[in-house]
Parts: sequence; C-alpha cells; structure tokens
Amino acid sequence: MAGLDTSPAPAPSHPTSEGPLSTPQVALVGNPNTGKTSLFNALTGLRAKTANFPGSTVDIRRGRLDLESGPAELIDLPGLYSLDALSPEEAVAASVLRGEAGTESAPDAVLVVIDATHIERNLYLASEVVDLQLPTIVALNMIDAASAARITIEVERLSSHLGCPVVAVSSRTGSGLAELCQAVDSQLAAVEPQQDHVSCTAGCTGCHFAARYDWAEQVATECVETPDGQGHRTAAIDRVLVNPFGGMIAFLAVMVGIFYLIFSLADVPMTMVDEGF
Ligand SMILES: Nc1nc2c(ncn2[C@@H]2O[C@H](COP(=O)(O)OP(=O)(O)OP(=O)(O)O)[C@@H](O)[C@H]2O)c(=O)[nH]1
Ligand SMILES: [Mg+2]
Repeated sequence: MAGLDTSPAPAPSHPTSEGPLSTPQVALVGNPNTGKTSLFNALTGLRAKTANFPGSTVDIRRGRLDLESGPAELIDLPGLYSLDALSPEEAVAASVLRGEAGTESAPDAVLVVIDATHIERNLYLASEVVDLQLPTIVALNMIDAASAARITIEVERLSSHLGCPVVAVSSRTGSGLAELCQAVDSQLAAVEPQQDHVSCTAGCTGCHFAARYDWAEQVATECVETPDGQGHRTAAIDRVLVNPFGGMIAFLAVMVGIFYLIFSLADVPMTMVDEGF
C-alpha cells in the first residue's frame, strides 16, 4: 500500500509499455476537485497542495507508489472535464494520457478519480478515458461524504457499465486504499487490453457528446440512489432560481434585503454622530 519513501524506484517487476525493466507509470486523472491530489498524497505519503476549489493543481507531479509487485510512479495531473481540452492545464493532462507529452509514452495504467457525491457529471470524462483502451481503474473517491449524504452506489454495476474495476475509497479516511492498490497491480499485470467501452458505440443517438451524456445519465440512474428529499430539495431551489420570473423575484428580494441592512445598520453610527455634536 502507501509508502513514505520517495527515493528513486528500484527495478520493477511489471512488464510496461517501455519494456520489462522500466518503472510502470500510473496517471491520476479526473474532473477538477474530485480529490486527485488528496489521493496522490494518501498513496505516496507526499504533501502536495490540495484545496477545495477547481484548478488547484496546474502542473504534473510525480511520486512513488509501492505496490505488492514492486514500485510504480504515480502521476498527479491537473483536473479536466473532457479529453477535448480547452485550458492549457487540461491540455497538459490530456496529452499525458494520449502519450503526446514530449518524449513520454502513454501511462501504463490510468486511475480515474470520480467524486462519489457527483457521479453522473464525472462519468463523461471516465467514459472517454476508458475508450483510450489503456488499463484503467476507477477510484470512487469521497465515499465518506457519499455515505454521510446517504447516497447508495452499486459499485459492481457501475464497474460492469464502465468495463473496468471500480473501487470505493476515501483519501480522507484511508478506507479502500489497500484494495485500490491491489486493483492497480492487477491492471498493470493484465495482458489483455482494456475491454471496449460498448456503451458508447451501438445504439448511441445524436453526436458523440450527447451520446456520452445520455449514457452517463442512464448509468447514474441505474447505479446511484440519493435519499428522498435531499436531491429534490436542491433541484427545487434550482428550478425556482433559474426560472426568469422566480429568479428575478429572488434577485429583487436579495437586493431589498441588502439595502435595508445597509440603511438600518448605518442608522446606528449616524445617530451616534448626530447625538455627539
Ligand atoms: N470528504 C472528503 N473530502 C475529500 C476527499 N478527498 C479530497 N477531499 C477534499 O476535496 C477537495 C479537493 O481535493 P483535491 O485533492 O485538491 O482535488 P483535485 O482533484 O486534486 O483538484 P484539482 O487539482 O483542482 O483538479 C479538498 O477540500 C479535499 O480535502 C475524501 O475522500 N473525502
Ligand atoms: Mg489536484
């Protein structure tokens, strides 16, 4: 499992894309703010900066991941929403995955980090990565937050939809990390190429963007159960606020509240000044 040693890795035992003697590379990829760097820190023992906002990682970071069969190199990448990258940071991550980053070849395995509390919106990128046909493992991170929100996830079912192993983990509590390392080890040792991602081929309607979104929605509906009330409540608030009429009323109410506060609070020091002179 995780080790604290960051010294150069000894000769690995995995066959890799660069031959049997080079250290296998495992890339951490996922939407922004899904906990990639937190997972990187938990698995390598390093202390890279994490933050509760998207875009906190803007460059590539590497650390040593000790697996049962030998050491591997874990690569933390900036977050991205899609492989059709727009920002320079996203482009860096996408090019590493495609093996187009300078002299580097594609990683030997990809660890896709999904936020367990927002599975549907994370599935678009996950399906794109799976389609790269690299050995892939999905880490369902923040499972502690999902449990606290009483979100139930059918991990096995999700795994069969994605066509790769899915492991529920929490980089905060450390749960599932040992299992995740075993899954990475097995994928690195696998001779068979990644299973084709059948869900986005036959039967897809519309362009491939729409097909992926349709697929993500269908998989999330099948595999994720949110408690009654919670999702509904925020959805109901969203519906009111994004409605042109409801949104305008809410906006005016907030502005009136602010003006009222400004004048009522300002009245206190103004009265004090008046009384002072
Ligand atoms: N509850 C909980 N929070 C987590 C977990 N992992 C990460 N977080 C929190 O999620 C936030 C984002 O974590 P990061 O590790 O910076 O996420 P990232 O994916 O590297 O973000 P970018 O580099 O911006 O793409 C931080 O506030 C973390 O503390 C987890 O397993 N459980
Ligand atoms: Mg990061």
